[in-house]
Amino acid sequence: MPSLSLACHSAGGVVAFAPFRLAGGRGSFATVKSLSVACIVGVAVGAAPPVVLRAQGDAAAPAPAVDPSWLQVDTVTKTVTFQLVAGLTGLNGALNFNGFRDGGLTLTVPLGWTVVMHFRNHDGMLPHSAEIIADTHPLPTGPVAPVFPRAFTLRLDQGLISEQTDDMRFIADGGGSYLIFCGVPGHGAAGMWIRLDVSGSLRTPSLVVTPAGKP
Ligand SMILES: [Cu+2]
Repeated sequence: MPSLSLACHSAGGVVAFAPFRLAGGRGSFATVKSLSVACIVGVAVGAAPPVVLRAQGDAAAPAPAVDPSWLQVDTVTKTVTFQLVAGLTGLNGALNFNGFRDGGLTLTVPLGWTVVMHFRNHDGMLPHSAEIIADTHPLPTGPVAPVFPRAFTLRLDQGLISEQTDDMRFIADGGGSYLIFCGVPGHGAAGMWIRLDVSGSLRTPSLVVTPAGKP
């Protein structure tokens, strides 16, 4: 069952990340990103090979459901943490985030909150990445400038390989509708995107299933 697998690996990833983050602090962009590389190596070396439980095609994929553990909310620091999993299921040839494609899942965040996305590529076959982009049509065919500083994962273009992780952390300081988009050429346009809404009127983050379709 994918959600059990997610919880297990996520917990391991967080533990492995902590020492790097504490030691490195929040320096320049370059420093943060290079530390992330170190984290990935550490996780890859230290973690046991993942057990991939995945449906083989759309027909066999389980019905999409929101796992409450994907979202953690800290109302004191106004920080929302989201477990963003590329290729969680076999849906759309694994071109999905958390088992959703074409905007079928929407993360809503209050304006001004800090957003942390723990990205992990669960796909055993393809590399993936993620960035926050404008809600545009037609969809980009590859990486574009993110709408918030640092709102992208390492190797946007090439993607991160199976079970690699990276964190993106940014302040949602502009209200509106955005896409959480895979930057690997062709993936986003093929449906590998979900939604991020930044709302000036809501006080609590939420993660809900939304109608899938073109932006
Ligand atoms: Cu992708």
